[in-house]
Amino acid sequence: ISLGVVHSHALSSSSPSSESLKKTFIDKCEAFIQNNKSSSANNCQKIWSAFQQAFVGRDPCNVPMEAYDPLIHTVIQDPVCNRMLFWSKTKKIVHDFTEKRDCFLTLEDTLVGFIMNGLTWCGKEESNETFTTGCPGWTDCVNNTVRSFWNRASAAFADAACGDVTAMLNGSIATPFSPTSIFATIEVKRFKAAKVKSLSVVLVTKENKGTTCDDPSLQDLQKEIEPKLKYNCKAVPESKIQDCISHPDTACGACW
Ligand code: N1C
Repeated sequence: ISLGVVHSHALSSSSPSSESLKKTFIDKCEAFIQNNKSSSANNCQKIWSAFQQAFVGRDPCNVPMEAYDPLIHTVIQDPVCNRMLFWSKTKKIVHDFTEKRDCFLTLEDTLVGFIMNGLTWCGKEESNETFTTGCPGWTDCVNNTVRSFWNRASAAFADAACGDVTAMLNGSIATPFSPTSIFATIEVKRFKAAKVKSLSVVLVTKENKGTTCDDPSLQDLQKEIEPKLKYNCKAVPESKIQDCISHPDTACGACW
């Protein structure tokens, strides 16, 4: 069966700050399309234009997520039901996992997520330039160029969710369902019972220590989703996921 999307993590994801953002963007865009034939209807130059208009000439602390609407509307992306993987505070293990197998797809396996993953960018008032250094950090201001992009791209990814969705959360931290995360503030709110059948939480723990599925923050998560949407949670030791990463032939269903 064709998934329609091929993992492209192996491709270059370097972000030389001296090189122009445009070149990095177009190169990654074209590399993704090469590896994912289902996205061949996309035009990287057009996507770049839609992208840069979101922030060029603007105060980098005053870019609302809506600024990226034209970008999101320009990209042609097939939804992939039952295989969408959301995450919060588990970026490394999630991508080590998805890199090895095709059963789950994260936002970084879609065209815009792949292009922007690991990059920093911003504009400046009264300037036509794009910058890759000296940009505000994630928490320096709410509406910063980069954060608003991830908010908007995450919203689109969650809007496309269908069937059974999975979320990998971090059981080694005090609040696995962090109320300030993109997962909590954007994604969960957009799961619609008309399209999404169930939400399965995989709580990644350090050897049965730390938080359990009874954690109050996970109770909050359960309360937040629409009642018609089925919810389940399973605590899975990190070592079990690591085993699955080192043995890519293990069936995905056997990983947790
Ligand atoms: O705030 P988070 O986690 O809950 O965001 C994760 C959530 C995922 O489900 C993704 O769909 O939101 C999406 N997402 C990304 O795909 C992504 N790629 C890289 C959100 N943030 C993303 N980043 C970077 O990770 C981003 O630049 C910021 O620094 C972190 C946020 O991750 P988090 O707090 O662990």
